[in-house]
Amino acid sequence: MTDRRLSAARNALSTSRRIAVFSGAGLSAESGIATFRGNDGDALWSRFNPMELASAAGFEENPARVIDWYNWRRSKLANAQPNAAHVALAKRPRLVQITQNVDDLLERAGVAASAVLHLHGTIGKDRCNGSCGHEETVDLASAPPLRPCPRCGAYLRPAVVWFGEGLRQDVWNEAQRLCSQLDCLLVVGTSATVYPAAGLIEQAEAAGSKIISINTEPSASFGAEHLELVGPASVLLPQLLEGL
Ligand code: BV8
Repeated sequence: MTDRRLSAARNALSTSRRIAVFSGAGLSAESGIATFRGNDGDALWSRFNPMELASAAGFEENPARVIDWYNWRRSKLANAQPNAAHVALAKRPRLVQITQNVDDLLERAGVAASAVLHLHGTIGKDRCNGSCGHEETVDLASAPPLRPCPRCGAYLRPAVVWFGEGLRQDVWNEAQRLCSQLDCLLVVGTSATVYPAAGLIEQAEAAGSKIISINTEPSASFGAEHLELVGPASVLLPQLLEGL
């Protein structure tokens, strides 16, 4: 990582007042949580079919297979720890957290649950697949198998957003409101390929926000104001945020 780029990014941050973080699976990768895409063989979508395991149709077709897969991911998360990137973010409570991640590692690092916008829901809860609105927390280390909703009898499913499902309107509206009035958006560990979430970057840039990205891979250009830092989040985030 060249110091010149890092100091330019630190300077951009130091002159910004309204700062948000838009994060993806790369933020949790160094905690041992598999990412979805990318060239390491561990990526989830290179091993599993997202339409079978992360879509309403896949759940309809084989609900037990979906629950077993999420419970396998839950067991991995139960044994994971926040990494230095999560900790660096938790030390700066004025940074707003907008995450695509369904894990709770930001909260475990000390970020207030109320300060994290989970655009794609949370794997630590199950909700009714019907319309009764029942929701319950699950124990990540021993999540139960496929079971009926205690209120209406429909199946319970992870409280995450699957492909083809809409994001929670209140969460999405708040994320858009925030990204329309930022001085700087920190884009950490995301391939920025899943919409409408990835559209927040363009929204922030169009509203005049500086964009700083942290990724182990070179990413797409996010406009003229984009400062790109290439390297692992657990190394670059603490360096970038030091003194902030
Ligand atoms: C919807 C389930 C409509 C949760 C996931 C345009 C507009 C709207 C929709 C679409 C559109 N175009 C296409 C769509 C459809 C679709 C979509 O975007 N498809 C893509 C693939 C083309 N979008 C949807 O279906 C969305 N729904 O629009 O519905 C609607 C509206 C109203 C009413 C009804 C319907 C729903 C999208 C949510 C899908 N859910 N998963 C779960 O189980 O986790 S997808 C999955 O991708 C996760 O949610 C994840 O959060 C998300 C984004 O992935 P990333 O976080 O970026 O992870 P990835 O692995 O891709 O990248 C990791 C990056 O980190 C890499 O760049 C890597 O280089 C980097 N990295 C790795 N290690 C490190 C690192 N960086 C730093 N440090 C490291 N150590």
